[in-house]
Amino acid sequence: MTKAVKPILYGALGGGSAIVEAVLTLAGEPYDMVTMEWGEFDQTDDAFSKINPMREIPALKLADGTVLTESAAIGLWAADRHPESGLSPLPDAPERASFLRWLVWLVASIYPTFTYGDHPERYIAETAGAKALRQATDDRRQALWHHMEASLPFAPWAMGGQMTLIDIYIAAMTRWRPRRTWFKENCPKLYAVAERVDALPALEDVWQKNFGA
Ligand SMILES: N[C@@H](CCC(=O)N[C@@H](CS)C(=O)NCC(=O)O)C(=O)O
Repeated sequence: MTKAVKPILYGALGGGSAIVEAVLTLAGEPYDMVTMEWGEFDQTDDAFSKINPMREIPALKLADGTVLTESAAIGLWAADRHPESGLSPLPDAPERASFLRWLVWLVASIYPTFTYGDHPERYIAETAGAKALRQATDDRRQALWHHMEASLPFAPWAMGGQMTLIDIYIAAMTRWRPRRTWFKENCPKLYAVAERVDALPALEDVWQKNFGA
């Protein structure tokens, strides 16, 4: 009997691949993982360039060779394959439209504040300007989180009664700048969702491996 080929997730500890690891785990989608070192894959790794020429993680190589980048695309792919996971409301569910709105908002509004803030020197060569861009993207991110805090039902999950991909993003992204203590003080509803996801036994290993807790 031939062994089924599993998708291969390319990632780095603590990065966006942690979101995908959590999603694939909850969906029950088996996968293999290639964990790369920060500073190697994103600057010099030619082998990874063949997987994702933009050298960004997460990237998921499917069994048929197709490469999926973009965490939200990967999350929706997994949710489509495992509708019973509830990670995405079904197309005719009342929460579906809002779910799509906020999922895209997370990756189109919040994630780019890291894209520009983590590597400001790519956009502004002068050191003072790069520092200012880092500060501005950090400030902007806090305003974006406040907007989300004020907009979602949080009853008890971000979108309501069902845990979805949005909750997984919140659990991972609240570990990034400005980090959990800030959320506890400034966005308690987001913080509560993050803690709720943290408490899922199925994800204990994923968070431990990626964030040390
Ligand atoms: N829109 C992408 C963003 C991915 C992204 O920014 N990944 C970061 C790590 S969390 C990365 O690979 N950074 C390396 C670099 O930009 O060189 C997604 O949602 O997957």
